[in-house]
Amino acid sequence: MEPGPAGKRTALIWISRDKHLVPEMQELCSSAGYEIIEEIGQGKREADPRYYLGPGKIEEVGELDVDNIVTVADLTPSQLFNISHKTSKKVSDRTRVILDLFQNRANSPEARMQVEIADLRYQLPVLREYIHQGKLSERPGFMAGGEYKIDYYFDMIKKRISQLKGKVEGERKRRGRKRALRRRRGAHLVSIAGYTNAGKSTLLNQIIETNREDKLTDVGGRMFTTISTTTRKMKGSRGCLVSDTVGFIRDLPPWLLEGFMSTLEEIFEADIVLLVLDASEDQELLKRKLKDSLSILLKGGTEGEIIIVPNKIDSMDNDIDELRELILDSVPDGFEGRIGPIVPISALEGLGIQDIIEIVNSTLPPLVEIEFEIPYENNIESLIIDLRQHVNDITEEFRDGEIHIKCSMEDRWAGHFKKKVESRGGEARILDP
Ligand SMILES: Nc1nc2c(ncn2[C@@H]2O[C@H](COP(=O)(O)OP(=O)(O)OP(=O)(O)O)[C@@H](O)[C@H]2O)c(=O)[nH]1
Ligand SMILES: [Mg+2]
Repeated sequence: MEPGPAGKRTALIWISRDKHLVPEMQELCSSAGYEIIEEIGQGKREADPRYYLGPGKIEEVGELDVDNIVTVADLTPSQLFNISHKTSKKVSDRTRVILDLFQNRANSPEARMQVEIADLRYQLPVLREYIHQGKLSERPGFMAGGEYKIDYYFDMIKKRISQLKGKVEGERKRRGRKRALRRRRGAHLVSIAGYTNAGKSTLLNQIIETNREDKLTDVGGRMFTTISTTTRKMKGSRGCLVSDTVGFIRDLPPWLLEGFMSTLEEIFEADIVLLVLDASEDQELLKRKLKDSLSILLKGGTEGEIIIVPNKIDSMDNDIDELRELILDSVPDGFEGRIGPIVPISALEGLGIQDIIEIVNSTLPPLVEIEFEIPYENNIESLIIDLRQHVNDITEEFRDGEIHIKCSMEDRWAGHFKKKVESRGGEARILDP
């Protein structure tokens, strides 16, 4: 169950300038546990600097029987203060709702720290405004203790932010080291990227090796079901590790994005990126999300090959050829060379999953056959153990004080182990393909 806000009854408000944000905000609200029971739009091009809606309209909203007022756009701290002061209700803007959502979903220590940083950074200017306004209206008892206490409080928040940032940075480095280690051990890193709710976790669950004790990654028809990275072994594919990542969303405030960019490193540094799209969505939305996703990938310095994976083909209106054309038309100039094949799938129904596995396999370096004869002597075990981690098939035999190994491995590893074995007085022969 979602914790959500204390009281759930919500009025969603907007002005005509922001009307296009309404459908997404409805989804965000329902994912974060707000129950919209009233929707009020006002025909205005410009937001009122004090109340977002006009003062008369906001008074009407204040009389509604709701616990929360949610605006589809972001507010300034003074708008937040003024609306809640005038209506005596809890006021949340778009970023607040996204933060509530992240708070509900943060299930790893790193995600919890990142959410706390984002939350504190959101609260600082708002608190400053409340204190400023509180002093102006000289409410007795408000922040009793005066300047000193306020400064102390702000200092505490800032210290907490920098302490958390240090810890998150440590965690980021730890993840980087882990990635580097996996790579040194010969793993190929595959990342699943895309907008929230596109079906990334459903795809992950379809392409990983599972045994009965494994817990599959949570899937949900809500936004931001996954907000931390999970890495697992891919099935039917030698040495591939696949990671699920936090979903993209448009117009995330830069300071919020900054925190979550570090969890996106998994994508930027992957050998292969599976960019998942929701093909059941409206065409215009699909195109825009594709362009935005590619620009995030570019900004992050993605090095790997990008494979576009339109998902949910079981419930789309287009046929597959139209879909391909639509996607190819939307790829911005300069990106064509970076895009691998387009692989339409239905992660829910298991359609096209084998295609993904085959395409990932086809991007892997080819294998060569190699034979080793290694004299058995002290400390040879660690070399053998290392070697076994880099092979595809292997047969081993112990004969005349030597270990005879026949195996297939990638070219680069064949060269590496040939040298190692020869330096230990052994022999290595790469067989003709
Ligand atoms: N019809 C249909 N629904 C799908 C398909 N794949 C996923 N879904 C549904 O789409 C919703 C979102 O799926 P998730 O796998 O949680 O999406 P996600 O990209 O991981 O979302 P976040 O973790 O929130 O970023 C769920 O209700 C899934 O059941 C599909 O191929 N077809
Ligand atoms: Mg997910």
